[in-house]
Amino acid sequence: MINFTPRTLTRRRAIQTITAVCCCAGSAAAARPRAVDQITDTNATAATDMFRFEPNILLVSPGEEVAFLNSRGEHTVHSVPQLWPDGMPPVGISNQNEARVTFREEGFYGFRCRRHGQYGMVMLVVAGEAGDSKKALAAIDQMRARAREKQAFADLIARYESLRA
Ligand SMILES: [Cu+2]
Repeated sequence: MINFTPRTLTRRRAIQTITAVCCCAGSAAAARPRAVDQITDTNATAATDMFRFEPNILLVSPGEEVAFLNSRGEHTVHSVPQLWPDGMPPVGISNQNEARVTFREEGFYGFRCRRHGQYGMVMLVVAGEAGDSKKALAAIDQMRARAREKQAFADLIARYESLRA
């Protein structure tokens, strides 16, 4: 005869609870992922706001999937090699209403629009503990890009630091 001690029961209950949590997490993951839109705003007063990602900074959990919307016409979503975790394949999205990217590795993920990156149309995804912001800023400094684009990335790193503080 099996003797259920209180300890065993507690453990069984704990396992059931964990299973329930896993089920909830599963259905949440199956729900619509968070989205990043690409905007052309001809009413924008600042030149840098005319073409933009919205939001332009997103904090995600490692393994989270994000939907990129409206990579149409002149807008694209391209990964920035200097601001990209090792081992993650590059991303290039164009002419798609929606494309999804899964952020498996922790770290900083820089994106730019090929057409408007030079005007500051860039965005930053940070997965988990990103690591060293100073290193990221040094990498941005090495980018072969216009000053406005570099500044836009540096501003996003600063925003990330203030969000984390
Ligand atoms: Cu664009």
